[in-house]
Amino acid sequence: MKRISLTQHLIEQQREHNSIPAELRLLIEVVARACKTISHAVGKGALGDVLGTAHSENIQGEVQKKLDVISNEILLEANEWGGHLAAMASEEMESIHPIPNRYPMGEYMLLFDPLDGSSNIDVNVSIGTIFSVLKAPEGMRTPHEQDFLQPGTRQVAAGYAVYGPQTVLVLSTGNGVHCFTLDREMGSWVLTQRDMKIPAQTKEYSINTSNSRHWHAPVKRYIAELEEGQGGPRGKDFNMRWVASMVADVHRILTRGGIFMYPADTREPDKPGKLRLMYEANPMAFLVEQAGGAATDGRGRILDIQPVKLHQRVPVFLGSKEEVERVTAYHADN
Ligand code: P6P
Repeated sequence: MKRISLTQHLIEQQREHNSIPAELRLLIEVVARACKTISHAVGKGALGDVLGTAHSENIQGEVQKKLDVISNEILLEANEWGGHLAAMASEEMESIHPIPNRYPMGEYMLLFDPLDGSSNIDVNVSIGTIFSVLKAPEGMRTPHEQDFLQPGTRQVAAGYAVYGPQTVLVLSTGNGVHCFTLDREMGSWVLTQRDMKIPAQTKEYSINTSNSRHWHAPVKRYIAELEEGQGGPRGKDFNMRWVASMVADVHRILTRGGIFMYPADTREPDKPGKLRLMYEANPMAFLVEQAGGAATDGRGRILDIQPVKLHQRVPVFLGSKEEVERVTAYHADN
């Protein structure tokens, strides 16, 4: 494949689809540059003062790792001055982060999980950054949390970076899903896969089976059938993968298919699963649907959910269309 930079790709997409105005292109390039900086910080590991905990907690009551805080700061500082944003929201911050008055306010709002998969940081397993882009409501002067509460169908762009054996950036602005690999010698993002597609069928599933005793009946039924393999109702054997970094599991699914699940369970009825809607489920659902897959909360399309709180959680079933449709149908039977 001819080596095309992220900038050239974005400009060509704008010419072809008129979907990436200059401010959105600036936003994407600034986020991509911030992901390079995060990749560099993550890559230092024990050689930099970046491992271990930050001795603080985030809004979710989770102990923050040093790299959670560092990554959050990198994204805030990279995006504040450009004039392309009205406000930001992050898994690591309780309330929204309006652009400081000393900078011009733009028409976009950026949401992110700055470093997803934190439990894997200290054991050198792939982690990543997830981001989602919404438009600010017309005429908005002072951003409030309410302005962020838009369904996932309103995203104008979404993507993630994976800090793994390669550092990759996967991105969609509504015209397919495209993958860039970081050329560490040049410090540039190079287009390495156009138009990623998720096969409708798969033999690979992804779920934390240590929670199986807590699952609701439709999930228990679905997983039991996969585990019965060739001799069971599915008539074929399946394989299981669970990285415990959503970005790594989703990247595998975008690359070779599969179904990823983080269901609600019986432990905390008022906590519908672990993953957050606004900056984990929605951006990943946008990408998965753009790649021909499906993404539901077990009942309906994740992208159709009307958010009520910035940090709300949602059950997630996403990936190969036929599998997501099957497990969703099992929920309807209940
Ligand atoms: P568990 C990482 O902490 C995360 O938010 C997702 O990236 C990942 O899929 C999930 O939680 C892992 O959860 O319960 O298996 O540790």
